[in-house]
Amino acid sequence: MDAPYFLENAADAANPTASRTVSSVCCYCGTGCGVRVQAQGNRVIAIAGDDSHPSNLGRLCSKGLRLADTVRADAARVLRAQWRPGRGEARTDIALDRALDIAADRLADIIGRHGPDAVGFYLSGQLLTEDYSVFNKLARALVGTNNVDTNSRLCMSSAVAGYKQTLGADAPPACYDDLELADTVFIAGANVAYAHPVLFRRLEAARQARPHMRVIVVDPRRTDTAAAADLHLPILPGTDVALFHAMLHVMVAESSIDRAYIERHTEGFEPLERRIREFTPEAAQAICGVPAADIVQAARWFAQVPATLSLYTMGLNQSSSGTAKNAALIHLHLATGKIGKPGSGPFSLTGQPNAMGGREAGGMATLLPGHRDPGSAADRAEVAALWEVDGIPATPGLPALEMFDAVLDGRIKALWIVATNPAQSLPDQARVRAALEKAELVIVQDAYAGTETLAYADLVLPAATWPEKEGTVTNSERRISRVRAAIAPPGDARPDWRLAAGVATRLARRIAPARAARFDYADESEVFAEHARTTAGRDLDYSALSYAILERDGPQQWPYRRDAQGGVRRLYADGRFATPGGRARFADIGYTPVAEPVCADYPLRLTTGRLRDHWHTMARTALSAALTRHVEQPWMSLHPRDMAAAGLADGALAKVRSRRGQLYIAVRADDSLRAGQAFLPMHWGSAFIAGDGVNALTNPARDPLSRQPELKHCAIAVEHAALPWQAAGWIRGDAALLRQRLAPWLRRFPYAAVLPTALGADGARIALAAAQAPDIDTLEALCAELDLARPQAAYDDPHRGIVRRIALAGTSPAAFLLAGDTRVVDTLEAWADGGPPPASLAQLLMGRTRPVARDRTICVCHGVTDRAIQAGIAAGLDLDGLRHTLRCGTGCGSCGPEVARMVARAHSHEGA
Ligand SMILES: Nc1nc2c(c(=O)[nH]1)N[C@H]1C(S)=C(S)[C@@H](COP(=O)(O)OP(=O)(O)OC[C@H]3O[C@@H](n4cnc5c(=O)[nH]c(N)nc54)[C@H](O)[C@@H]3O)O[C@H]1N2
Ligand SMILES: Nc1nc2c(c(=O)[nH]1)N[C@H]1C(S)=C(S)[C@@H](COP(=O)(O)OP(=O)(O)OC[C@H]3O[C@@H](n4cnc5c(=O)[nH]c(N)nc54)[C@H](O)[C@@H]3O)O[C@H]1N2
Ligand code: SF4
Ligand SMILES: [Mo]
Repeated sequence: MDAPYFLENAADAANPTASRTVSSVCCYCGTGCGVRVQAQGNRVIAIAGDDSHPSNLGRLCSKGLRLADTVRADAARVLRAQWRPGRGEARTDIALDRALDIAADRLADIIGRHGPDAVGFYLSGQLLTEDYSVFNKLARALVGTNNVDTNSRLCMSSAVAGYKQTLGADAPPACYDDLELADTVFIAGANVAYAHPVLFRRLEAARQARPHMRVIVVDPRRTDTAAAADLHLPILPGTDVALFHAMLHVMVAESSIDRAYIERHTEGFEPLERRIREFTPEAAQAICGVPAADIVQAARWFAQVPATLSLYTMGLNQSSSGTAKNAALIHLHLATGKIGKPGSGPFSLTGQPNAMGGREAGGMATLLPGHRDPGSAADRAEVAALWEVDGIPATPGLPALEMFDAVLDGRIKALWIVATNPAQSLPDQARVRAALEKAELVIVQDAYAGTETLAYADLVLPAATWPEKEGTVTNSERRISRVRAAIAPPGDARPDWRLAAGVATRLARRIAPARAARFDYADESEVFAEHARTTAGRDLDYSALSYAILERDGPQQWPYRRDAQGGVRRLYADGRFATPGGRARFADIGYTPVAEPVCADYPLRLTTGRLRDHWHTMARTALSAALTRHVEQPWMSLHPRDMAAAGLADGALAKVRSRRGQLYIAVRADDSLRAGQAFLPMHWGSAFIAGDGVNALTNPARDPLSRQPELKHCAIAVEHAALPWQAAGWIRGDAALLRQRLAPWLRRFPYAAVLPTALGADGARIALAAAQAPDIDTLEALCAELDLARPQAAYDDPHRGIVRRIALAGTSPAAFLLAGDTRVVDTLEAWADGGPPPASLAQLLMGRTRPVARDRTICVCHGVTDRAIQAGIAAGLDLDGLRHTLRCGTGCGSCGPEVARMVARAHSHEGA
């Protein structure tokens, strides 16, 4: 890159009036889009895509574009350290120094009484590489435990294990440019349109430019990604290995494998070739539930073109056979020699923005810095030497779920949780929450208030977050970018690595005085330099890289070797792999079904995943009114046939049970699922709905190698919820603050949901349901909470549990509650959302006005609703016409696939 990458220096952050623009990276997904952050004083005033960043070339998706909405310096954040000396006591704010002292004292005490392995660190793929480095050194070199793992265990660990098993190292071999060079793109278990939208934009553009390009999608659901494909294989959850084996079977039978490549560059093909003989397309059809002819077609499109790129994510990884699924897909590339070549390769998309950096820095129990192995004495000795300590402990560290198990059986006494929200995101919440209750000391280091996990913290450490932090991240294509601070952190919040180093220096004084200096970094660049040295001579070698080079030349891919000119785009171009002998390995693996098959008691298959505009446990995305418009209420999707069988109407409340827990949620008819399947967005946790959230249901069964849990499949039962008393309310105001105010109601009703919902103005919606009407005092308290004690219009019958009230601000609602009779909720919401006001409030509250349906926002950039799009289609507009007239899909493009699907669906109904 010729032009200097850095626009203006953030050093003038002290000058409150100067506006400045800083180049950084979006803090959401592993696409790693470059962003320009414009700030003034301590406010972020604009966000734009960075067109000089090679990964996104200026594009951003709906989430990236709305980042400014999530920058807060008020009660929506964790601003101060907090401490509660005893369980049952309330936490109080304390000075940060005191909090760091308490952390060091309490950890030293626990280490003294129970040894170093009584401490566990649970970190996150959202930390910066510098954060991981310091935490990793703190855990392994100072505390002396390998109990340091991350939420990447729920995310990428099967990809890591799959790469290592076959290619010898944890390194995605392809790059984003391959999207533009592939003839076939094979997408398995990834909803790229939702989860990596900017890559999907690149794919859409590539298909326009190369009409012969074919896209195959393997996903049990007809997602927007699948709907856009040339071939969709709607396989039964968990059956991918059988499908990939059958594709290899076809390739062998049709001689479309590359025998010369296999001969020269791989080992272990013979046993696998024998094994896949039984995986005929017909046999796979019986297992996977997709037609044999489609399997043959997929195998041909994969093998019989010059270049094939595979993209895969959680549909493969989050499985009790996740490693095998990864390996079986990589086999297809090795057998056809489609790896290390332009447009070809098995490309695992990373979920979190810096899951890659965590893997590089050894921020997982099963890894050491520089892709080293904690099981190897030589690797441990190398790391000890680099860190200038006597040694790294040999006792293996515990992966995420095992760490929580160890708390339950008393081996671990202290948990330090950083930038992750396990009381929402780990499977089998009953167990997770029991562990958090049982631990002697829970330290939670977080940036946003009100997360599920904060409720369990004894000690809270206030973290700085994007865009207050400096450091580096590595994206899916091995590209390292600088994350830069545009504003100063609010309150006492500090960058994560500084909090770690602060405790480390204090802890060292207590348990190992000689090691204190080793955490005395002046700034992030020193941490990076120390980390980069650990990669020297390793497969990922970027020991030659520095902040100065990143400043001068912009983001760089690894390996980035001293002797080379810049980074390496594509790995294994010479057919030499990272195994001892240089040959890639076929793994002789069989097909293993899901851990928890459906049965008479639990007849439905539940899968979980992402929505387009929300991020995980929504700590950040729930702060943006625009992002909460696409999906405004928590729901579970069911096939219409299963809804009918359970006697559930669209929108009805259902009780969902698995062997581990239960949940009340509204159900939505969705024919993108097969009969017998259910889908729950992973986002709904107990900060937003009553109960323990979606992961009350999910199965902690895990892959034997990667230890990744099967979040994509468990068996459930669904029945009608017998909760006839229902209420719906809304109040205008700052949703983050209102959420905190309304949160206690989530624990007072069997069904409750509190979600940010903009109706005309920002606000929060509350929905409640119970078996019986609550008493009058409860109803009054609810009204008071919604500022409805003295409403402009009311039509109450509290003895029957009925309260209907509206407060006005000018001519539109400022708040309303419909309790015991929610018939007119859509009409009221449509009015609040800018629709026509009712002729008479009293008539409206009595349900005597004509019902108006609520619109759903599809395009958040231009506020285009489903109704407007349907009307456009009815008026004869095609996709281009809609874009032109309504502008939907012309902003970030995130809604493009959905609009296309609506058009296609309308046409197929016409044809029918
Ligand atoms: N909008 C948004 N984007 C995100 C995130 C977010 O929270 N929100 N999170 C980021 C993170 S950390 C991650 S890990 C990624 C995840 O990105 P993805 O993995 O693409 O997203 P998911 O929705 O979890 O799951 C993908 C698909 O797997 C399918 N699936 C379920 N079971 C199976 C199976 O057995 N086989 C196959 N082939 N498919 C199956 C599901 O139907 C689902 O459509 O997204 C990243 N990007
Ligand atoms: N059922 C089901 N469960 C799943 C999944 C699924 O598909 N289905 N997917 C799994 C996957 S792939 C993932 S990656 C996980 C994600 O699960 P989590 O990691 O638990 O989810 P997040 O909401 O991203 O949590 C990030 C936390 O970090 C805080 N935070 C933000 N920025 C900073 C910072 O700079 N410093 C600090 N210290 N804190 C910060 C946020 O406030 C938030 O509490 O969920 C997993 N759980
Ligand atoms: S695709 Fe969207 S969420 Fe992912 S990094 Fe780019 S802008 Fe951020
Ligand atoms: Mo993830």
